[in-house]
Amino acid sequence: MQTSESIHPNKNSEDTKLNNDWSIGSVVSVKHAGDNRFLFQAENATIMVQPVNEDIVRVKLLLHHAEDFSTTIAIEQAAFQSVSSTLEEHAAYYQLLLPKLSVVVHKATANIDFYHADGELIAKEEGVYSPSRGSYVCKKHMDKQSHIYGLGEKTGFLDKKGEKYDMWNSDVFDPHVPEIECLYVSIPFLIHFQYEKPSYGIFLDNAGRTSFDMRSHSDAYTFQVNSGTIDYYFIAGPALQNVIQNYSELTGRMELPPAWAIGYHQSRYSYMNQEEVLQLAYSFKEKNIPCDVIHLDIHYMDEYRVFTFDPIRFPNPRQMIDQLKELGIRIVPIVDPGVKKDPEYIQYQEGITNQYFCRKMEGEIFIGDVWPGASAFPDFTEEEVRLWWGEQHRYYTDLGIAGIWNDMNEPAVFNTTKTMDLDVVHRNDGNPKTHRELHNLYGMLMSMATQQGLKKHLDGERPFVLTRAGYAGVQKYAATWTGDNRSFWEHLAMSIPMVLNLGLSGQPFAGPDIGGFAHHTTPELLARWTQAGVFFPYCRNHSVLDSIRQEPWAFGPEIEDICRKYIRLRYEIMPYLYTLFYTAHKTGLPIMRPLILEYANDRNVYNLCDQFLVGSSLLVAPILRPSTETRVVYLPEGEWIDFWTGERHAGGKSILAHAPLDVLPIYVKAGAMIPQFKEDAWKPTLGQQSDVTLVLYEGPVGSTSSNSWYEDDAATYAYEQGDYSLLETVASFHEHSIKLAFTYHSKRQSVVREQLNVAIKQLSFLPTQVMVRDQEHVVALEAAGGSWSFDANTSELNLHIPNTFEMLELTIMA
Ligand code: MIG
Repeated sequence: MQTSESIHPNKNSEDTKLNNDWSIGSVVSVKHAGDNRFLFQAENATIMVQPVNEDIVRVKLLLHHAEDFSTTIAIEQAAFQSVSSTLEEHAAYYQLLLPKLSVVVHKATANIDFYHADGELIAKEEGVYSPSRGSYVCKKHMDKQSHIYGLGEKTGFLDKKGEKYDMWNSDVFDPHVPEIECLYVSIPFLIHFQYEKPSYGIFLDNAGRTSFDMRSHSDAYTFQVNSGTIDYYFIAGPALQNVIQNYSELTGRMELPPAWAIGYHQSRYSYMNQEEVLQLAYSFKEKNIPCDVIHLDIHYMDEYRVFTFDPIRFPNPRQMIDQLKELGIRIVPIVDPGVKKDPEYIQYQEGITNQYFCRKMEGEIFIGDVWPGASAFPDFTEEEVRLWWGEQHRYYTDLGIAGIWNDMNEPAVFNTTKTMDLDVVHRNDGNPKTHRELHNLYGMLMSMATQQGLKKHLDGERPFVLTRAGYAGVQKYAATWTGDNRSFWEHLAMSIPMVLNLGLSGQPFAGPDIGGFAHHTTPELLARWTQAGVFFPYCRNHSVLDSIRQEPWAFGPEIEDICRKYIRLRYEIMPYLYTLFYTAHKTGLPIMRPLILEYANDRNVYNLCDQFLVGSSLLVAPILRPSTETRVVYLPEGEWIDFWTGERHAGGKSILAHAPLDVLPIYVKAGAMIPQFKEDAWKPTLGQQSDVTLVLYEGPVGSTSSNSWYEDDAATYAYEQGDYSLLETVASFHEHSIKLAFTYHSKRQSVVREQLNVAIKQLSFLPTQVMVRDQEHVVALEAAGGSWSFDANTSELNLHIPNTFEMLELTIMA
């Protein structure tokens, strides 16, 4: 007998095909709505074009002509400014003229092209269509001259052309393999670099599953949404730096971290008890290896209940933390989102009573299995829940803890989908949406809650949050580590492009587990990984349960010496690193940079990612294979100085570097000035008046270079009130003389350094006089209260300059 089910319309193939033919249709009218929104009404949908500021234009596909203009929480609403605009109608297209850009909307196809105001084409669209019900694709032109960067945390090489990725925060067992399409962090931000043409970015603001395909079409890339709608921001360059700066204005920039957060971190899954932790800390001190942080993994908790300590393993956390404090070492405990389902546990009780946990539309609470067993998950999309979660952190801050490690916050759940049920409905501050639509936001919102809570309790002290999951804008709240890599040489190599692209995607503060997390490291791998790792913005050694130990001394004195040498080197250049953190905070530019960012016209560097820059002055070329003592290093244009030997190399070519196990090839750009700590303390510390020397590397005759040095207390928010020093130094190099012009753009009032130390290594001439000009008068440095000395053996010149000026000119003469 035929039932009505047997004639269900889905059984009719003609009917299901319909959707594949969906397109926007042609534009029939345009309406200028409030807030500078231009609504281009097409046959099957409306496209909203909204200038955000002079460099950014938002495009949103409004389906069913529904006028939902909302953004995700990732967008900084302050980025929206008023922009003057004129709309012109032509026979075949509309043209929206903005101060720096123009947007062309074709009437027949509704395709949108972006031009520079002077008429140069920047981005050409090839269509918006729907491949299947509920998903929409936008296709844009690329060609032979195109290279694709960004896209957040992905495996593979630097250039993403030829790849295809999904954005869906995932905890996977074998994550760092070339074919993996999604990892823990999703940043749907693509940078299209075009040789000799302007670069631009596309930020697709959709927190559900999205896909970026740079593979399937030879002359186009596509981005696709699988829930919600296409809502993207076209971000103009023209240089890569401009794209990144503009993107970071849209999604926010990192705060300055406390000094200790950019020191060396030691972790293990898990340091099992109080004695082990203290022993570890004393070992660092005894062995003269600086360390700022020890992480506590899940075993510190009482049956994995967050906001508890295990009473047997850690009977007296306060005492332990106080003892560590005397050493200057901090604790960062792990906090996962799952709250143990336990009616006698306060956080579970409060979450239930106040309806803080994620639930289905029908009212049932989503319970998932994680470490504590059955657990509930706070709905971080609600501000009230974030406040509550933040409040719970008083438990940690009362113990003297200022840093938290967020793990499993994709969220990871031990079930077949590996995450929360997609039909959970997040309350989302009055704009309810399913987990399917908001999945990628969960982890970031947890870190946001954590950071804001810590800030509240820390009374002006800067917190530190480390997160595994994140979305665009995560940089505002937390640093990220790249999750469960393995002790493979391949993963050491892969960590470079991964962290470089995170940096290009707005997240400057990132790094891998040094030594590798899973599997077993080897002495040689630990040495090479530590050498490279100390130059990553985030620097933590971490390893899994039951793996071979990988603390810096785990393999005897030779490897220990190498680890010590490089961890100490990180601390020596801390003033330089910190200046780069300041740059990232101010501009969004990454700390660790691919060469393409600085040498965009050099065809050799488009996919170069086995070496990298730290800022623009240091080039680091790690050894990435076992039993290898030489490697090719590409030096871009300019002159480069071997950090260890002082040997000078002309750039624009490759050289062969000799690198026995204790040598990491490092090159300094000639003309650079690297502020460094010059003292032997176990752990020189930012903000504490440690002795800093500005080390200048002489540039080629006729060249000029500009460098800066940023300094503040590295502990509080006093910098926001202007309590910081920013010194700019312009150096010009001549035959037998060097001129240095110092300018303080801001000078700390609270603490005053009495003198400025400058060192010039391997000066090319014999100095006879050093003159200073303070406003009108030119006098010898000695007469101005300073001094200088020259070591004829090393050719090093040392200058001590009274630090009483705002502006000063100094000349070193033969
Ligand atoms: O693997 O908390 O990525 O760093 O040590 C299970 C235990 C859960 C995953 C993290 C890892 C951490 C581990 N966690």
